[in-house]
Amino acid sequence: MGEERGSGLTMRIVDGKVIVCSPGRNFVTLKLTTEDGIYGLGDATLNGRELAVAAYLSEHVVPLLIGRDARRIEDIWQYLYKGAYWRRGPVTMASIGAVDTALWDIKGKALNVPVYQLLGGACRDAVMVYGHASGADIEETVRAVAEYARLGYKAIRAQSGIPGLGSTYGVGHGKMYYEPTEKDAPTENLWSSELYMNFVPRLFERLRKEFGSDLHLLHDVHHRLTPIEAGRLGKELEPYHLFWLEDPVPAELQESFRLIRQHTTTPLAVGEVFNSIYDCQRLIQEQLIDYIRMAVVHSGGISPLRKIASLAEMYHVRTGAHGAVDLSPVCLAAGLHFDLSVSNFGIQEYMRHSEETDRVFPHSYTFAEGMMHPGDTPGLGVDLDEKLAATYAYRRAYLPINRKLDGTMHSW
Ligand code: EZ4
Ligand code: CO
Repeated sequence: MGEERGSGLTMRIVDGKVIVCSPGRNFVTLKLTTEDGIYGLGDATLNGRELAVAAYLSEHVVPLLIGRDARRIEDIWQYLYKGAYWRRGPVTMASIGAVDTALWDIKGKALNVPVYQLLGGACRDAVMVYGHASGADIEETVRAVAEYARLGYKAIRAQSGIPGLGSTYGVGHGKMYYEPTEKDAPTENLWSSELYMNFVPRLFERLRKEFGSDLHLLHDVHHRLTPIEAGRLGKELEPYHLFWLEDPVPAELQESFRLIRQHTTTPLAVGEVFNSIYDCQRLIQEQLIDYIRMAVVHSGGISPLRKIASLAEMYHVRTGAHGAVDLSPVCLAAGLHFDLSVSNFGIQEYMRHSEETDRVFPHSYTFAEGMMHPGDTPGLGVDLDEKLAATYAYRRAYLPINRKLDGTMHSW
């Protein structure tokens, strides 16, 4: 197991530690250490279901890693994916994703290069990111977009509260830091697709009037429409040429995107809840989407995400990785190395982490003029201050529930 012929060297994994902390919000991090004292980090955060992944790792995965050669990244990935018997699923794939990420971090540190150099080197100087502007109403959202534009963002996602609905998921009320979960028990939001569809084109009409045609504008539907509704919304948004319309429908049924595609040229993005290439293979091969949004942690790591990007490259689909606050700085860094190195990169989501989070995860990635760069520190360029992390205890938190006005459960 793990001895390489010829080299006579090994780099055995001697320790695997699962660190759960909550600097402002919950994060699960895997720390793998090798016999020569090098360690690597991997994000294993599954928002609202964190401890399931922590237990999967500490109870079932870490014992399998001890003594294994950390240099064999692909073989270890295959061993954990095929060896589990129970393939795929968000808990399994976030766990495998953490191992894969930590091993790339270790390899970069061992070879003294940033991870993107191991992935073929930079395809671009820096990575375009988009920020989250939102407000309770159109006016507040316009002000939030203006604030992001002032900070240099070239691409901005705009979400607004909807007149007639009390609270709406994805709306952070004009704050620069937005947290999607609620502590202890989930909030329940009320939803009306009719009110929403009537409102959103007015929001973007206003934003284009205010900001002109050059700023990239994005919008997230959070899986809340049916395909024909999404077709209508996409068509009505065409005059405002969005960069993308995200998660228009729940995507378990990949062929539902055919119907949306028949009706609109608004570019479509999906994938933040996917966890394997089989979740998006039809979407990509039939060219039903424009951007695949899978992130390193939930797709099973840097290794499988690169394969997904290669498939997408053949079909004119670009990457647009999920990067909300629940993806830790370790995942963001891994994502930036990936983004820099794949030729069909499109955009990277960047929701700023809180100052508490940033202090617990010191990092070398930087933001300037709407672009990010992972930095040139060997490995991923992110650390974890374990002492400080230990002062932020885990507290159960949930993503909200969405119900229609008559009480029926709706999608997010
Ligand atoms: O709902 O990260 O595009 N970003 C989003 C996020 C996700 C959360 C889920 O954990 O849709 O706000
Ligand atoms: Co989203």
